[in-house]
Amino acid sequence: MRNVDLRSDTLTQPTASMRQAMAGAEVGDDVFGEDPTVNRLEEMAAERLGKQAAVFVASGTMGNLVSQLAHCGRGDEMILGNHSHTFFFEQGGSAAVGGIHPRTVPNQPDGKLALEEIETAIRGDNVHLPRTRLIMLENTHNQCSGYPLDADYMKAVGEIARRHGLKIHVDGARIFNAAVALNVDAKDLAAEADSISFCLSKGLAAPVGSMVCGTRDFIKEARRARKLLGGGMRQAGVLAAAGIVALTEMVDRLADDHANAKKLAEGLANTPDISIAPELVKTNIVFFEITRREMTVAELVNRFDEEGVRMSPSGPNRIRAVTHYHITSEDIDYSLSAVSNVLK
Ligand code: TLP
Repeated sequence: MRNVDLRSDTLTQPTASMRQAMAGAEVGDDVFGEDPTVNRLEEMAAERLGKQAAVFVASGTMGNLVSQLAHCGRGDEMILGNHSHTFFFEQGGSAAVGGIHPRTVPNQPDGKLALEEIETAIRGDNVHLPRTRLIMLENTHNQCSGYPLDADYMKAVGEIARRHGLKIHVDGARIFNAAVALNVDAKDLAAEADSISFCLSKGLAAPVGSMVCGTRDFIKEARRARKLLGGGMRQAGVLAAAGIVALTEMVDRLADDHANAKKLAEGLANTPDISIAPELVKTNIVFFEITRREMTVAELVNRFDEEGVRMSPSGPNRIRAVTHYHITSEDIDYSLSAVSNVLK
């Protein structure tokens, strides 16, 4: 029996060349700014996203939180999608730690926030109201089938933000999946963002870490917020070394993950009792619904597991499968027949 683990791209293990780079990494105390490998990774990340500077943080959650803390003060409001990772899965850290008020706008099936809904959500100058400071977007959008937001949409949101004096933060945990899927440079997707975070530890297969990129002044603030959260790291070059390999060797191959996800989505679309919109699958995340109700999603996922295929329950009828570095095209064939067997 195979073991096909589709629960998340966070499951990826560091590659042999990452382990080698980690073992030989030159290090120093990064809180003093003296870790040459961290400094090199930060320069590389800033350059890749077309920003002045970057800071290495422990996780995507920390990247979003330090960005929110750097952009907003207590009582300020940020506009974000009702299905966004920050709103759903980050423990309300912006409110808990930063006193930042979240204002949700519905995510469209393709992860966008409708422009008119963003505009309507922006507060006017009135003593009763919190002040809107920030618009948050997610690219690719995890809960919206991993859909990538394109540069035209970013421009349209950028225009609104500038008109109202607001900042934009992009949770770009999977921004390189978006860039590869849209066949554009990640810089083009980040151009309108005042800040963007991305993860090294998801599809890019590094063991730990995310980057936050923005202007030099913004990164100075983000660095302070990172220290506040206890995220100042010391000889972090051993981790940054894997991040450098992730950026140099692991980006282009994301196209394979996208092809595998597409194959999975199309196969599931031809499987009885499954409902899926394969046209939304442009990157590495596949959501599908079970239309037969005699088994709960939790029971079904357990049955898939017994067949050697692991997926994540994601709501009452919804299941998530994510392709990544360790998943082959044969694994997708195997997964499709396992799903069919269970549903038979
Ligand atoms: N997403 C993870 C976990 O939530 C389980 C996953 O498996 O998809 N932004 C986005 C869009 C994310 O998908 C994630 C992680 C994060 C931020 C947070 O990153 P970490 O887990 O590094 O804090």
